[in-house]
Amino acid sequence: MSLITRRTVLVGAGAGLLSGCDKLTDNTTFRKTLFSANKVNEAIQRAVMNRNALAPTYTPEQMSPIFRANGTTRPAGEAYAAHVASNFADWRLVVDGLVARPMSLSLAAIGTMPARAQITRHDCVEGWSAIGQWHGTPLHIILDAAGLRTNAKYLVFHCADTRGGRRYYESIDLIDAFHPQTMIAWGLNGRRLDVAHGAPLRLRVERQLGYKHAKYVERIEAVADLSGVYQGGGGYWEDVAGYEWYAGI
Ligand SMILES: Nc1nc2c(c(=O)[nH]1)N[C@H]1C(S)=C(S)[C@@H](COP(=O)(O)O)O[C@H]1N2
Ligand SMILES: [Mo]
Repeated sequence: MSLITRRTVLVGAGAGLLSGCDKLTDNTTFRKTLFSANKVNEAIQRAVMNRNALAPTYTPEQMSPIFRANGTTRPAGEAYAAHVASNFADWRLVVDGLVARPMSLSLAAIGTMPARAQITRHDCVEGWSAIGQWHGTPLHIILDAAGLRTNAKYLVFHCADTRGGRRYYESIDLIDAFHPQTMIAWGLNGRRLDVAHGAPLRLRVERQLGYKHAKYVERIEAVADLSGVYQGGGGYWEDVAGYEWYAGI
């Protein structure tokens, strides 16, 4: 069963095009090919795959010597620059929306929570991958502390960066939110997360493609539906370019 993955179909449909070029997503034919494969596969995947299954993990020897950074690599503006200058001492992760106990967590508070580490492969829709070790706080621990209300169905991750005037954001459902490998990461390869990779906090949602892994997360909002959130697509790239909301791999 595990052979029938999105990746199998994706590679079958687009292998010749996946050359790692940044501009591939500008190519409409490429994206149409990719996403029609994704659509078929999403149906297969929903039918046969266990969404709670773990993403593959790797050994330290398999880690990529260089982990590429992509998308925003440094949010613009004075506010973020001030956070960098103070080493994120005043950064807060707000958890609100449909929760019993809204929270505003400092990095120090997050640092007292149980942590995990995992070596996983990041797969970008543009055709590159990198294996790295992520350190972070399992998202379910933060959600349990906040106490999700029974009508909460999705989590929205609001980011500190904008692209072309639109805020970057992403969203996931509760299956991925409570998946044991889903975490709010604050470390990569044994170091504090650097600015290029999303400092100080970013989402890791290991069963999905790279664009779902929101960097520079400053707010997690629990909602009942996504239609009223930004443009309603559930994510920046979903709104802007029609990327699939569920980007399972
Ligand atoms: N806030 C924010 N998160 C983001 C992006 C972005 O531009 N802004 N780009 C996404 C994409 S397309 C990818 S592939 C990964 C890249 O993560 P990396 O820079 O750590 O490699 O971040 C994702 N998360
Ligand atoms: Mo990506």
